[in-house]
Amino acid sequence: MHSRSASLLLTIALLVSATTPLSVRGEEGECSSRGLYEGEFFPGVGKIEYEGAESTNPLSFHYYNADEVIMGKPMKEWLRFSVAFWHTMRGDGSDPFGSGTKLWPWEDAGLDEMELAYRRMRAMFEFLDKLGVDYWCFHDRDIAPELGSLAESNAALEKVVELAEHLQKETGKKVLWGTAQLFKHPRFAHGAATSPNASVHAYSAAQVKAAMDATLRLGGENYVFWGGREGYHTLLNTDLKLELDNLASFLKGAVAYKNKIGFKGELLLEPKPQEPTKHQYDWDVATTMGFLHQYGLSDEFKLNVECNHATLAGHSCDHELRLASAYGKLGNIDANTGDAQTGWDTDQFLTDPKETLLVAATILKQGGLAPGGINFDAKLRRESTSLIDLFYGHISGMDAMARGLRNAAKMLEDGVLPGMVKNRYSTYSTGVGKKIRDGKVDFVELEKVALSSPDPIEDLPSGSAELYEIILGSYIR
Ligand SMILES: *[C@@H]1O[C@H](CO)[C@@H](O)[C@H](O)[C@H]1NC(C)=O
Ligand SMILES: [Mn+2]
Repeated sequence: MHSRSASLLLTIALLVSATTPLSVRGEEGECSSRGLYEGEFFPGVGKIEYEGAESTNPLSFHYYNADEVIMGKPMKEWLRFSVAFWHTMRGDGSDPFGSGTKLWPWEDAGLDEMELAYRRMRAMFEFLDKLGVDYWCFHDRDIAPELGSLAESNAALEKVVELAEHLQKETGKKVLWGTAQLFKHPRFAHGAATSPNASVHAYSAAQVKAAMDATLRLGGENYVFWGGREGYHTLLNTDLKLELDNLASFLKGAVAYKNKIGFKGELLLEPKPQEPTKHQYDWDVATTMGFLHQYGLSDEFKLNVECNHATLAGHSCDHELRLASAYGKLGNIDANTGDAQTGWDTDQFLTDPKETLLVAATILKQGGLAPGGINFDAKLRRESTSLIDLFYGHISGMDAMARGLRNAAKMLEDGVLPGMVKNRYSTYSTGVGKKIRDGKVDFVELEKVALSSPDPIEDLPSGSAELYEIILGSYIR
């Protein structure tokens, strides 16, 4: 039997066994009954519990123990996990070469678009509850359908947000961030804010305005801009300067609207070098910082760094996180990874213990990510077609980050590796080095120092990268 029919049988078996009715608490009019389902979407899965590293149960946490205190804070506060609605609820397994493979119980071709949207939202909250994750992230067009006109789409979004608000009140779950999907519809083929057609720029602004309203209403702690189509395929037809000016104008409009409606969350830009465009304007952390600085926007935005985008830009995730953090701009992490043998953004769950150690070290060193967090912008492989794989995927990602956090805390608390780095720069603590740091020395004085000292080559210490690797490796537990 091939896997698709096996998965179909499993899905049917799960559906048949779904007999426990979902209770309808807190009657608040019509909205509380939207999308009601005849049972659980994930029957047979209970709350995922911490069982420790020795457990052989794959539906348990081996490292993530939400309330365990690490370096003064519970793990859940350091990590602030979030599930991404688009991948987890809407990811159907399609890729550029093939159609969807997944048959999730909340998808039902017989239902109308709104009823489907409500059901997906209920499935999301059941998933969050069972997984023990407090936050979720959304795109406007993934939680609610695009209808015949902008006004109808806005009204649909409001109705779905009303249900989400109701479910949040029932469960205590929260929005980490919201965003607008300005890349899927053909109207955004030439860009959204950077479209050569001003009507598209206006449409994009209207969509962001509604998505910011929705994020505010749901108490979202951040709002993200990912400019998937804000770039070009050929410079021959592109006025690069005008497009950058228009992008800045758009972002200034978003800042003004944020202030107008009293949204207190952070605004975040999410760098990515390319895909779907050949060149995306917010290429990487350094490019995005330069853009923000150029347009006087650096006080208004922080960054959402995605690990898979970092590697597409030719950097390590560690590099992008460290640079963003060094600028005081690391606002959120999209925890995922690519594949060294696949050239595109595969959005896999990040499970490498060395990488999560490095990611966690930056989080610990900057004292946390709040109001940002760690969003699982990660999806199942196309051939992972069992419902339970959604749990395996998120558990693997949460556990890997928790393991990284434990290991990074041990590494920082021991102080061996940080001490070696500190020592490497010790000449800047006294004498001329201190003066350099304090900006109290000019080239004339530096020349005097150089002329009167031995040539540094006589006593230049080794970088000992290999020793650092051994020490880092000793913390991967
Ligand atoms: C711009 O878009 C509007 C709205 O779709 C359309 O009516 C107009 O013809 C377009 N203009 C150009 C120059 O592309
Ligand atoms: Mn990605």
